[in-house]
This record gives sequence, C-alpha cells and structure tokens, in this order.
Amino acid sequence: EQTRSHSRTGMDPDSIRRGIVDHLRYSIGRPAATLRPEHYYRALALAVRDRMQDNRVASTRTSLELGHKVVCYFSAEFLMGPQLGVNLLDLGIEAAAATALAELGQDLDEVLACEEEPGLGNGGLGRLAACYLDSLATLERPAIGYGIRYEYGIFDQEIRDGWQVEKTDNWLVAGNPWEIAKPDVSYRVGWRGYSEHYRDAGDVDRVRWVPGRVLRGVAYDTPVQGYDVRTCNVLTLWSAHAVDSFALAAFNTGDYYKAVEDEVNSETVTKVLYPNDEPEAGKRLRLLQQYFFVSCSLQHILHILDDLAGTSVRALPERFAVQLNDTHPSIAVAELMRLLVDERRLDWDEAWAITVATFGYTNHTLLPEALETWPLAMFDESLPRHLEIIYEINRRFLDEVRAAFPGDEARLRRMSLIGEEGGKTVRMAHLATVGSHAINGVAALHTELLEHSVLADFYQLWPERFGNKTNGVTPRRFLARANPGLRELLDATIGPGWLTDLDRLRELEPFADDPTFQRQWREVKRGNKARLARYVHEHTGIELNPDWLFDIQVKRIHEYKRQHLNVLHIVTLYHRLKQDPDATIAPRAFVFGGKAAPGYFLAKRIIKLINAVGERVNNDPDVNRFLRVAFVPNFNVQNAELIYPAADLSEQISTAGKEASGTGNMKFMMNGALTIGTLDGANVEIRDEAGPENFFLFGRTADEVEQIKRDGYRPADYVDGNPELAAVLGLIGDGTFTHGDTEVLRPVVDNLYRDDPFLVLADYAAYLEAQERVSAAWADSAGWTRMSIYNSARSGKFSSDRAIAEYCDDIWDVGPVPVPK
Ligand code: 26Q
Repeated sequence: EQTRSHSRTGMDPDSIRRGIVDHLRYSIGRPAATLRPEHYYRALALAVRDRMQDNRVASTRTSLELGHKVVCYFSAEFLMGPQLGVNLLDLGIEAAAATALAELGQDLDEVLACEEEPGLGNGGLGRLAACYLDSLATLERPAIGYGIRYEYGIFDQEIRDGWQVEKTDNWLVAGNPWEIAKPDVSYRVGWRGYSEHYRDAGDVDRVRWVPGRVLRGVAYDTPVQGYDVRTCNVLTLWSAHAVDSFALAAFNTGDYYKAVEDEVNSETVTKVLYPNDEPEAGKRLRLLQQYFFVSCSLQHILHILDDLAGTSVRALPERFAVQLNDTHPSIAVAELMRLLVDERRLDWDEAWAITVATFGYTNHTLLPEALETWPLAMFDESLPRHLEIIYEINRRFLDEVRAAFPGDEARLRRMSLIGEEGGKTVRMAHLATVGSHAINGVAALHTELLEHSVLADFYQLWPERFGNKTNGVTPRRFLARANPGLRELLDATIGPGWLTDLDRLRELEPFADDPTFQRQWREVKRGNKARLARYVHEHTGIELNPDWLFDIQVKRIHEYKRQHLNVLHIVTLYHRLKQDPDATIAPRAFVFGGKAAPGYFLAKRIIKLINAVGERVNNDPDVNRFLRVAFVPNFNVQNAELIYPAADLSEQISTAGKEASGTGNMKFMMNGALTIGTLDGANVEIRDEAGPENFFLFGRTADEVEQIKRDGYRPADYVDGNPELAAVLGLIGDGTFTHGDTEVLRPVVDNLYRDDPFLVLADYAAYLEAQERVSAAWADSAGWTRMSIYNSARSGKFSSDRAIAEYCDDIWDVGPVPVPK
C-alpha cells in the first residue's frame, strides 16, 4: 500500500491508463476493434472504483476497530446522479483520467456522457440524502446510507404533443459498475402470519412472530468517496429475492400453492420506485418495500455489533445513530423493538430506552395529504406483530400524556399513534416522533410551523427534542462539477479553499463592483447559458438567445409549487405585446423542467399548459422577439447540472407555508441566480443571507395564507377585480394556445376560478409587480451582476457541509475520524 502510485491503484495518468486497459481486457472482454466510448466508461468507472475501494478498506478498519460511532441514514430514496465525474473530482484525478483516456484515443467528456444516472428518488428528499452522504464522507464521519435497490427508478419523461409520457427507467440494463453485490450479506424478512405466545426455557412469557411469507434481502454496496480525504463511506441498497426454498416449516401444502398464486412475488418488492403525489397512496407493496429495507438494515447493524467482540446490543446508541429520512422508514421503531424484545430478549423498558436513543426523525412536509398513514386492517394483515408492538408503545405513551395533561381527552385522541377519523389508521409521523430523541424540520420556518401545527402537541410534551436543521446541498457537484467556468474563476480569485469551506465565498464581496471581475463573471454566466441553449435546442428544437434573461423554474410539478402562476405571468406579457404592437419588454427566456406524478391529473395539465403557451409564443413573430418558453424534458440530476448554472432568475414561488425547504433554490443561489420568491421554506433564509436588496420578494406570508383561508377565500373576486387577470384566464380557456380547443386547459382555469387551493390568484398581482422589479433591475447590467455576485458570495450557509456538521453535533454526536493517507 505504501507504493500505491506504482500499484494497480495509483493516481497518476500511467497507472490509471493501465487500470483502464486491464478492465477492458478482464472485465469488459471485447475485441479491441469493437470498443466504443461506453466500454471506456465502464472500464474507467471500474478503475476508479478500485481506487475508492482501497480507501473504503482503510475507512472501515479505522472506524470499526477504533470503536467510533457510525451514522446510519435510512432513506427510501437516494437520488445519487452520475457518479464518474464527482468521483474523479473527489479523488483529485480529473486531469489524470483525461490524460489517460486521451492516450487511449478517448475524450473524457464523451466518456462521462455514457453514464446512465441512477434515478432512485423522486426529487428533493432523495437528492438531499445523496448530498448528505457526500458531506458525511467529506467531513470524515463514518456513515452508511441504507436504502432500496429499485430495479426501475423514477420514470423517464418524454413530451409528446405537449403531454408528459412516462417511460420505464431501466437503469441497470447496461450494468452498474459502481456497485458490488454482496450475496453473503443477506437477511430474511418476514411478512404476514401471526404472533404466538410461548414460555421460554427460563419460564418467561414471550412472543414470537410466525411470518406467513419470507423473503431475502441482498446487499449491494456503492462506495461514497469524500472530497480530498481518505474517507470512503458506503451506500448499501437492498435487493429482494426469493428465499432459497419455498418449503418453509410454516407452510402446509395448501399454503404452498396459495403462496405461488399470491400477489407477493418476492422479486417484485424492489422492482419499482413509487412516485410521490400519487392520489392512490397506501399501497400494500409500498409498505412491504419500507419494512423490507428497514428490517435488512437493522439486522445488518445488529450483526455488525455482534461481530465487534464483546459489544452487546445495549451499546447500540453509543455505536450507531440512525436517522429516519421522513416517515418512509419509520416502521424501524417497531422493528427494532421486535428485534430487541422478541429476538434478543431484552425487557421492554430497556429496549425502549435504546430505541429512542438510537433514532432521529427528519420531517419533510406539512401538507396533511402527504402525511403517511396506513389503513389499520392492511397493517394488521401485513405486520401483525408490529401492530401489537405499536399498540403497546401507544398504551405507554398515552399514559405519559395523561400524566402530563390530566383530563385532556381531546389531546389523547390527537396524539394517539392510531388515527380514528375516516377508518382506523396507523400514523407514521407519530410513531417516528415518539420513537426518536430528536425531531427536526428542514428550514427555520418549516420547523417553526411543525412545532406549532402538525406536531404541536408533541412539541408541548417534549420541547427539548425539537430543533431545526436547514437543508444544504453539496458544492462539489452543484458548483465545482456543474459550473467549471465559475470554479476556475473562484480558484483564480480567492483560491481553492471554498470547496470545503463555502463561507469563504464571502471573500468575493470586495470584487462585486470591480469592472474586470464583473466582466469575467458575466462571461462565465453567458457561457453557461449558451451551453444550456445548445442542450435545449437539441432536445426541443427551441432556440434561446444567451443574451436574454434566463428565467428558470425546475422542480416537481405540483399545484403548491405554482408553475401555473409563472405561466400567468408569461401569458400576461404575451397579452400586453399583442394588445400594443409598439410595446417592448426586456427579452426573456422562460425555462421549465419537472416531472408530474403519473396519476396527478392537474399537474399533467399544467405541463400541457406550459407547452401549449410555449408553442404559441415561440412561433408568433409579434412576441418571439421578446419571449421564448422551453420545457426541458426529463429533468434529472444530469441535466440539472446544466440548468442551475445558466439561470439569471430562480423561480421559488410556492404558496407560503407549503414548501418545507426547497434545495433547488440553494443550487441556483450558489451559481449566481437571483431569486424571485415567497417567504416560504429556505427562501426566508436565502433572503436573510443575500440581503433583502438582492432578492425579489412577493406574496402573502404563511400567516396571511391561513387567515385568507379562514375568512373563506373567493378566487373569483380577484378575477372580477382585475381585468388583465380576467383576460389572461380568458386566453387560456378560449383555445388561443390550443388550436381552438377549449376543453384541454379548462380544468386548470376552472380549478383556479372555483377553488384555487394554493392562492395563485391572490398572489398574481404581487407576482407581476415583483417581475416588474426584476425587469428594471436587469436593465442595469452592472447592478444585476453585483447582485448576482452577492448571491453566490453569501450562499455559504447552504452547503450540506454546514447542515451535516449540525446534525453531527446536535443529534448524532459523531465527530471526524480522519483516515490516514
Ligand atoms: C409516500 C408514500 C407513498 C409513495 C410515495 C411517497 C413519497 C415519496 C417521496 C412522499 C414524499 C416524497 C418526497 C418528498 C420530498 O421530496 N419532499 C421535499 O424534501 C425536500 C428535502 O427536505 C424539501 O426541500 C422540499 O421542500 C420537500 O418538498
């Protein structure tokens, strides 16, 4: 290992070239004449993985042998994005790899483009998990990400005739060079059946679960390299398989044939990622997915403890901190109790103390329709023993509430783990809260609202357990990798330290009005806009001019995120230009991207609306001199890296109180976009950091939104009081954008006019006014550039390194464990 620069895992161009050549020969196995860039991609990826694997071995040895605590991040989603580029960056071998490939007649960028991204997440929550793994490794904290190895990730989106069409994401077809299958790391996971009371050898009454079905989970490990450190952590994803034999003891002959007919075919459990925002949630298979990965992960953790000689399960909270990424893994609370009480035979109180000391819970939503509950009957049939355990947790918990708030029956009903309204349910947010020593929201405003709305009763009982952890994003991927032009300018201006200490971007402030620096800043931005324009042209045929203001909204399509408010602005401008042939406006390119849940009717109509307006605007010579509208198909991590750096203006226009945090808002800010936004989620903190003069604020506050709703919101009043708004809705409804079809967009208009649950119309006038301020500011190029520089310079807080340092200090109690180089 001392001579690694001459070994097969050296970091110099020669060693890397030999690594590639070796893998082409021994791992790819194709005649030299038939080798294409994708083969070089796989060979380089394997060579890079080898180098990370050396670090991984050293990291495991250091953390486990020296007895350090390990962070376990439980998440149903990890939206990792392409791995090759960041891994080269983290290992410091981008230039060496480019040289090695060049010697083999290959171009690094072309090779990088061959990677199929693992889309194992829906959006913000899954991407946050990936950023956190990056920061954990970079901050040298021992960590394991635990999740599900979906065979099909989030669907690929195509746009046909303006509509979203879903294609299955078969990301594993070409193989995945980053993962290592560990068939020997395998656990059995039960399902259904019944629980049985018995007397053990010591004459103690015990319970055991006799599952009706059993499946097997197999670990697939992906290394997670830290930046410029030896630390290499791991992401363990579980894949479901049939147990070796179907002839289980618990099966009689009848059960056997029934099992074969049964809907649960083992392999289907990890087949596909469920989209969020599906109207029909509460699917049995989704519950099984959650339980499956949680059970495998907890068994694995207890197994690691067993392997550490002399470490009893009682030491669990000293050796492992388990974070629950929303309620999706919250069944872990009941499963750990079952493992400790039923299998390890601890008494209840001791097991409960261990459980609460082990778990932390991060909440990501306040929307009532997004809070996870399971129908009690389904839960009982699927996990009968876990339901008994939940009842016992609930019984003891409600005793505690009764003692703290005597005689408050309403409070008991509100806090129970079992919901009674509209059929009995298991409330997973309550289970996660009761089973955790730390509960956090993901932005200051969100945490505040959590403490005073959804979890108010719990906050009153245990205020000390609550805290805020404002989200963050990794500057390695979303600045250094995504924006090479800016990276170079930053390195040249303030030196390279910013990449691991993002607060140092403040050192840019003295240059904010420097004409030379401003010119360089604008050149970088223009280059990024030209790069995005090429991509948009290639994928949509739409031409965008990089000298225009790039106004961008990319995120999942949802009513609360209000993409349709953005469209109302565009249609207003269209209307003004059509009304007055002499009118001129600062030219703008509107760019949208995002997926709608396949079953979310209105979200799909909003995509159609954007594309319909775009088609009309882009082809009308009266307006296309000033306006263009592009919808980038299939927004994902890969094209996100082209999009964020190209933005002048970041659209963060959700109804106040609805967006827990947002993380795209942070990626835009780092890359020098100005934000037009509401006081929602982390926008509040972005504005605080940037300074209110560098942020375009508009709209009702969360309190005002609630007030308006309480008073009985009547959206039609806003239309009646605003002729321009009436005209704009009229144009959308009358077929102007749909070749005369008055039906297609009718549901969107009707919904706004009649319900408008997210107050689009109430915020319309304020939004237009804020957009006027944007246009005025854009006219002053030096002023805009200064504001852009200030936004980047003051984005340090939104590094995931800051967020992870806070989790480590306040919740996990995990310090750095340097791995010697
Ligand atoms: C639940 C049940 C059944 C099927 C799917 C789901 C499901 C899956 C994913 C529900 C929600 C999600 C994802 C939620 C999410 O991404 N939330 C976002 O989390 C970000 C990180 O904290 C925040 O920045 C965003 O504000 C929040 O919307």
